[in-house]
Amino acid sequence: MTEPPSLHPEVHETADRIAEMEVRGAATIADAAAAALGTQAADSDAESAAVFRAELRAAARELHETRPTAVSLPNALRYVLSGMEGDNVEELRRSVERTVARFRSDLDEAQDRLGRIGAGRLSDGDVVMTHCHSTDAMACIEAAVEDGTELEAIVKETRPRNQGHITARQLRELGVPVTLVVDNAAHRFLDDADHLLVGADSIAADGSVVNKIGTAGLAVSARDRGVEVMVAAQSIKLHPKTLTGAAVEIEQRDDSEVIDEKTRADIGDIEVANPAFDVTPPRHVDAIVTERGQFPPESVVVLMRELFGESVDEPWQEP
Ligand code: RI2
Repeated sequence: MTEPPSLHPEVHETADRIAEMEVRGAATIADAAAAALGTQAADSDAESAAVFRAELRAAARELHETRPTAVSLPNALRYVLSGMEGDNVEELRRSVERTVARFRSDLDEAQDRLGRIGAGRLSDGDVVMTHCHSTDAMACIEAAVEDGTELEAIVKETRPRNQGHITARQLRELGVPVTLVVDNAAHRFLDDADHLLVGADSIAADGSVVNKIGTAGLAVSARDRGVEVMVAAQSIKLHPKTLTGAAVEIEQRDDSEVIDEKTRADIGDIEVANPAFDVTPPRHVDAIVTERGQFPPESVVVLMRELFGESVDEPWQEP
């Protein structure tokens, strides 16, 4: 019997941290997964090219299985594995290290570029409502603040995991005045907002935006009130499989994020549902801001075809 590929502990640790959401946010997950593949390659003691390749595929499979919705994760793994080339271990190792370094620096650069484009939509005195915590959305606010644009923010706490607290803290570090509100207050506070600014975990070929649960209803309310809906999403959030009709899988997380055991027992026999994401149809979105410019949601498919073609291969599967 052949031995299972030997994986670096950092691969297991990174996979656990992504699954537990200690590492979270679509771009950050992609970056961490690429870094883990880099470590696997750097420290591998594989004695043949075939074993090295099998290790990288196994590492990518473990990382891939952590969370299903953010397409940045499979996009990152595909990018790194498709850059793996060479006839011996040293050539393969160097190619993976090079590809990982390029991927990570492109990711940073894309976010900076996207931020500057998004900042162009924000004007002095604007009030921005946020949902969850998105590094792409934050990049737009950060670039605007750097330009001297005065903004205020209404930050939704974003149950069940309260990622709004991260957004609130980072906005205060930028000097942006913050009003923190419970999720149920969003409709009321949209009266005071000029923009709804959110990130994305995946964007489908028809321009639908998959993002933190609550985004869809919020976007409907925002459009109803004439508040602009802006989605900040690097092109790594484009979901190539949706070009061929696949649906984006919505992650269902543990009941314990919604209710603790004692309260649940006090209530009695109930079902608990905890979908982490929802789908906002393109008609409720004004613009998707990427590092390649801003797009009306219906035309994002053009960028998707340019970047991915029809390629939806999964190089982490065994050949
Ligand atoms: P960036 C997050 O998901 C949020 O839904 C956020 O909008 C999205 O990832 C994108 O984040 P989670 O990991 O890539 O908190 O813009 O479940 O940082």
